[in-house]
Amino acid sequence: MSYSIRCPLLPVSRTGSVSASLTVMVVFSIAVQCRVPIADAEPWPYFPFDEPHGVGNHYGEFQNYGGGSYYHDGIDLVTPDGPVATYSVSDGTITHITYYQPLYSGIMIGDPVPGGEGWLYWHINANTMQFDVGDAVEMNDYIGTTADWPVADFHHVHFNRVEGTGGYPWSWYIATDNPLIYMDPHPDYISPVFQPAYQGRMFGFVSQGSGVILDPDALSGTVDIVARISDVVGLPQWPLNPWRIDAWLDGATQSIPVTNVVTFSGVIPDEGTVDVIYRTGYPMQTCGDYDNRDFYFIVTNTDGDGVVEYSDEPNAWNTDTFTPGDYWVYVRARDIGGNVVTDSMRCTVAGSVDVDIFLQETSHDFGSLPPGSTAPWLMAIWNYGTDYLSIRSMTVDSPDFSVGASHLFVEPGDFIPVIVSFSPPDTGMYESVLELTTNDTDEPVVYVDLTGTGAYPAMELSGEVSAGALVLSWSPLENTSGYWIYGAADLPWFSPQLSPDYQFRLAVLPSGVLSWSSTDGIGDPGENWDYMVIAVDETQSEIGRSNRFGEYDFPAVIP
Ligand SMILES: [Ca+2]
Ligand SMILES: [Ca+2]
Ligand SMILES: [Ca+2]
Ligand SMILES: [Ca+2]
Repeated sequence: MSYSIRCPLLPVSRTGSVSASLTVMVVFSIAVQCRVPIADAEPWPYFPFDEPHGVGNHYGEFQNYGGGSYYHDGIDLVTPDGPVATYSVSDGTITHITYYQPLYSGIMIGDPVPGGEGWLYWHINANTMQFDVGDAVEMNDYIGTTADWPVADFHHVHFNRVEGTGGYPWSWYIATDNPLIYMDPHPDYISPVFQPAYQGRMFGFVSQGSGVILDPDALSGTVDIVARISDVVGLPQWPLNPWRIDAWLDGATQSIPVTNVVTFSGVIPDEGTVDVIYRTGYPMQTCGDYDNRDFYFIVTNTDGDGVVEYSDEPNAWNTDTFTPGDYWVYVRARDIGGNVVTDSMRCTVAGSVDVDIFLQETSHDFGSLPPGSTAPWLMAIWNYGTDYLSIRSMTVDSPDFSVGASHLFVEPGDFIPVIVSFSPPDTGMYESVLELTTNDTDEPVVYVDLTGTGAYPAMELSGEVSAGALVLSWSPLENTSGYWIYGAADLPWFSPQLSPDYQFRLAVLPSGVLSWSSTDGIGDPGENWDYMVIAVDETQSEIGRSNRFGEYDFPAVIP
C-alpha cells in the first residue's frame, strides 16, 4: 500500500510516496537563518560605524501622508534621542547638494560623472554641511548633522543607494537598490509578524478585478489573496514592510509552487504600481504614516520574479481550473537579517465532494508507562469516499498528549497513519480528547478519547542465601544506569548509588542487625525498616522500582 505524505510547511519535496507502515506524519516548523550577504560592505553613517542603527522606514515601504501613495525609496535611519552627526559611508566626490531648509536639505556623494553611482543623505541641516559640490570626501568623513525633525522624534537620515541623473553635477537621482543590504553589519533580532488579515482569519480573499470580498470556505472564479505582514529593524515602535515575500498553495492533487511575490531590492518600482502589491481599498486597507502602519500585500499579484510591475495586477488564483475541495495557502516573509516566518490558512474551492472518514478506534488507552517517557500510537485515518478527504485540523486539549500532524489529505479508499503520543509528566491517570475537523459534511468534527497512566514498572525481587550473605536479585530494566537502595522507617530515604549491577548482598548479623555488604559508603541500615530497589537512568531519574521488603521478609539469618 502506498499513500501520499504531505509536509505542510516545507516548501520543497512536499510530496513523496512511501510504503512503510511506521511512517511518521511530521509538522515542519521553519526556523531558518539565511542572512542576505552583504554587498560591497559599507560602514554605517552614524558613529559607531560598525554597529547597526534602527530603521524607521524601509525600502519599498508603502507611504501616504495625505498626498497620495508611493514607495519609500530609501531607508530612514532614525535616532529618537535627537539629531546626530552623519559620516560618509564611502570615498567619493560631492556630486549634488540640495539646500531646502530646515528639513529637506541633502547631499549626494559618488562617482563624479553623469550616471555615476553613489549615496544620498537626505535631511542634513545645511548649516552644518562640511563640503561643497566637487569636494573630495573619504569614508567616515563627517559631512553634517541631521535636521531636528519636528514630528514623532523621527530625527533621521533618509539614506539611498543612487545613480546620478541629469549629467554632472547630478541634478537628481534614481534609487537603485535597498541600502540595508550594503550596511555592515546588519543583524536583525526580530522576525516578521503575520496578523489575521480579515475577520480573524489569516488571509483575505477578494475577487480579481472587482475587489469584492469572498468567503474563503466557498471560493470560485479568479481570486486574489491578501496577507497582513510587518517587520521591524532595530526600532520596535516603527513597523515596516518585510524585505521579501513568497507564497504557494497546496491541495490534494493540485498546487501552485513557491513563488517570489516581491523582493524589495533593486530599482524601486514605478510609483503607480504601489497598489499592485499593497492593497489600498477598504477593507484590508494598507496605511503608512507616522500614526498608522498596516501593510496588506496582494500575494497573487505576481509573475514570480519578485519585481512589482503593472502587468502583475491581472494575476490571480484561477479557482475554476482547480478541483473542488480544500487548499492550503502559505505565505513566507523574510527580513534582511535572515529571519524567516511562514504562516498558512485553509480555504476551499466551492463544489460538492464525496468523502467519508472512518477511524478504527474512537478511543485509545496508552496503558502504563514511566513518567517522562513517551508512548506512540499509530492512528489510521481512512477515507471511504471517492474524493480526497481533508483533515483540516488535529488538536489535543492537553500538553501530556500530542499529535504528529496538523492537517493532511487522505486519498479515496486509502488511509494515513498519524502518530499520537502520550508523555505522562508524573504518576497518575491522564486523559484528553483528540479533535479532528474534516470536510466530511456529516462528520465535520470527530473526537478520539485518549487515556494513559504514569507509573513506574515493577521489578521482580528475589533473595537467596549464598556465601554467608543474603543475595538480592531483580530483573534489570532497559536503559538503567544504576540502582539505589531506598530504606527508611517511612520512605523515602536513599542510599548512595550502587554500581550498575542488579545484585547486592545483605547480611543479617546474629545480633539481628542488618549489614550491607559489597558496597561502599553505605551507612548502617536500620532495624524494622522498609527497603526498596529503585532503577535510575543516566540522569538519575527513576525508571522502575521493586516491591518493598523488610528485614523480616528475609528467609534466613546468616550465622
Ligand atoms: Ca526584522
Ligand atoms: Ca513581477
Ligand atoms: Ca490580481
Ligand atoms: Ca461521513
